Amino acid sequence: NDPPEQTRTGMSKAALKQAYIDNLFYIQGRFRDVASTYDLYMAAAFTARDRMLERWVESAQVYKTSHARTLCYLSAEYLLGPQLTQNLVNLGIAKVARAAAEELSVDFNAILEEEVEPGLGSGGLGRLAACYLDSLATQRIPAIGYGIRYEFGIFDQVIQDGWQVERSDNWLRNGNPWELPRPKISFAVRYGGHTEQTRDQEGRSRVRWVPEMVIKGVAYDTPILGYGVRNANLLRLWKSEAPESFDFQTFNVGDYYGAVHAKIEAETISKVLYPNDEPEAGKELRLKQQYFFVSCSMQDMIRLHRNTVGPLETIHQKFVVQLNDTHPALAIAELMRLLVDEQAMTWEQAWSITRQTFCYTNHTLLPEALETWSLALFERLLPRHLEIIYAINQEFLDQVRVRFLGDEARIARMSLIDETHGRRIRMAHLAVVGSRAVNGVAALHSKLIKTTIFKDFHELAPERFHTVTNGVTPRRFMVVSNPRLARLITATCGHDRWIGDLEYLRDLETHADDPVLQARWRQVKIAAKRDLACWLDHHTGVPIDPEAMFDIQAKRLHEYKRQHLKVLHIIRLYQRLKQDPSVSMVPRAFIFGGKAAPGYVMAKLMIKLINAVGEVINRDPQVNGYLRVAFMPNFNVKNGQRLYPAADLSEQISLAGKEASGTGNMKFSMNGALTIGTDDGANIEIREAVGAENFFLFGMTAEEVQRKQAEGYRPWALYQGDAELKSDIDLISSGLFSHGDPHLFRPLTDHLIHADPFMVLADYRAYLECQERVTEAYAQPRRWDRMSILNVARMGRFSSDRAIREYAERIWQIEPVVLDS
Ligand code: 26R
Repeated sequence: NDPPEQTRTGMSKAALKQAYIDNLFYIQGRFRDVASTYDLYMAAAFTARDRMLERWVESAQVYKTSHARTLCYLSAEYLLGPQLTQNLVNLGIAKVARAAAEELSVDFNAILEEEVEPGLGSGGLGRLAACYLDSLATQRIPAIGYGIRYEFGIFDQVIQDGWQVERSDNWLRNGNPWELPRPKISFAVRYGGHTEQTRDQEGRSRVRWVPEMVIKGVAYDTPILGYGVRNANLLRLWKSEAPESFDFQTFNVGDYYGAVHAKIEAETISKVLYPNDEPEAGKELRLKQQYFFVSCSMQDMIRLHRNTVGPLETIHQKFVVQLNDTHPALAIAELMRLLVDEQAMTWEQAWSITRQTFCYTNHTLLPEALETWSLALFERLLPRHLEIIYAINQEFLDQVRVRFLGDEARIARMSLIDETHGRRIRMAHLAVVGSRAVNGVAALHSKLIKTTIFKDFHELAPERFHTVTNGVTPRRFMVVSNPRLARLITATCGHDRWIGDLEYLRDLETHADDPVLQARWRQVKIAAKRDLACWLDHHTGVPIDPEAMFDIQAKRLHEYKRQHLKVLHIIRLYQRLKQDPSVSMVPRAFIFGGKAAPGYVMAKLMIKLINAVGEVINRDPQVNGYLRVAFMPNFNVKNGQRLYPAADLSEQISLAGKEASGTGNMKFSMNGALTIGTDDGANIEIREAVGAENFFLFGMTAEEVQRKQAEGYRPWALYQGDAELKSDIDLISSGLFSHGDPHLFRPLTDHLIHADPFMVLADYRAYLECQERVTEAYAQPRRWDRMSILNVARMGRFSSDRAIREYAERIWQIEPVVLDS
């Protein structure tokens, strides 16, 4: 038995049980008999958190005394997902905690269902940041994640009459047991007003910014544990508040309502997450948000440097700042402002430090996704930063002029200011000019940024361009989400080292043909399929046979991701069955998941189309023994964890050259799904890793896409020239899926026939043929199992641990810090 003082740290079953009961009483104020399931969840969460704090404090101390070089990861999004199981796994007590719960007659699975996830991100970019936090700690890299504590995260999606309906995500409603508020760690953030020229005591000219509004950011800290190590890192999210001193006295004497209004305005800044995949509509609040968290983070970084090492001139030796896309790129101008205006550093020295501090990752090539801000809006909100950006631009363009003697067209292309669309600030150019390293997120993507959006910059400084292929954490996406598979892998390999070093999955390779393993592999898969089928039946009313092939596409809804190509395939199979009911077919369940940006009309129509096609097929007894279509509502991290283990086939069918990397592709493949995919993003590297014979490749290459588009792409001719394609599209226009209304899906079908910017029609035939090969392989279970096992065995490279090691070595030059004991 543990002594009582170990109640907060003891790892034995007895200590955990005692801690659980204590927490239920002293934190929730509940006895077992009256506790709700949510109270039980909170008690479990606090029991885990107590055990995390020791490692966290210890890490902070060692990092401080060792003057360790530290990464600041700046991201507007962190899509963390549920924390409890993840933390128990990284504490190494997942099993014993379950046993403890069992002895207390607590239904652990019911507790887990209670957990609300912090949905502080919209898709791949935010989830990548969360995987990287896990791997940074696991790889022992001292790191702070900085971001925004949105009060409302990504909306909850419900499906009504086949349409997406958004519900606000009030995730903090019942409290958040994982965070520690740090009211004493707060910074002032200024907006608006004007600048003035002044002189300091030595008579040097200085700029003074007289803001119109001041708010404050308060830190909320979440500990992030590593797996198999003592290291724990810090996720610091900023919440906006009104500064006390401004409430009633200084600013708004006698203006009670004005003061209340100012308070509301301040609190609004961290109120809600904007989905990042909507073309920028000049959202003023979004610019305020970006500056808000960037300013707090840079001020905090300077404060930490002061507390530890001291001289500001060395801050770039102590810290590296990684920009997760351009959303935090303002940090470059903000660090300049802090150094020059507030710390009285010379411009030259400040620029030299800044240029050595930042690194930037690009996550998309789509032109409509590249952030720009109208100069007028920018100037109104951040007048001093505009001056700084002008100064950076002038100095930069002078260099370009000298290097490419007066090539004015090039200078216009490279300028931080775009003069062609009404004057706008190009955030990507700011990020590139202010960083010492720029990287893409997969090999193809990194090659394409050098030849398209950053071509001129690459010609100027090729040595600054890098590539780091994305990765995902096997702790969450294998151990937490697929415990049956994890157990089987461990039993087969005879060790669980693969969890901390995914290359060890190779030990599975020699067993790929072992009929005993294959049989168990099947059992694990079918059990996961049964779980998912049960969940889907309960939440959508679509009954699915677990024996069917689970063919899944789960990702944000986007035309470039081509969910409608998948729909055309389904319609083709449907027609084939209707025309010849005797045709034999491998039964398939088509499962979709994903949210559409609230303002993206076409994406929302695609959701409606999927559900409409599903409704007809699922109701048609002539085919529903072979085909089922289900749309999983509210695809988030938690629901993703239900999908990945259950997939037989993973759909990664974006138009080549458009998906920067993709990370869902990795999650599926690590869980034994085979991939049908285009030559795009990380698909290319996954195929290389697992072997071309274990991957279903189809469609045009990025080069072929470019060529076709240059020649002039005419979808109309394809539509006219392929009778099956025409009849699939015509079936949509016929009204069959819209209760006779031929107009409902017209925007979609017309767009395909007349414009088809993502070349769905060009890849249609190749996709169908490739699906035939899938069917053939699936009909041979032993062959399929072998392919599935080999996929898992060869996915080691796609661990986010590998990605983080590459960043640390090649880009950040940060060494791991080992904590003993
Ligand atoms: C407007 C639209 C096309 C758009 C899409 C995506 C706009 C903005 C985005 C957000 C970007 C930054 C993003 O999330 N990119 C995703 O990053 C992932 C992590 O690197 C990649 O895996 C994924 O391919 C990429 O789309």
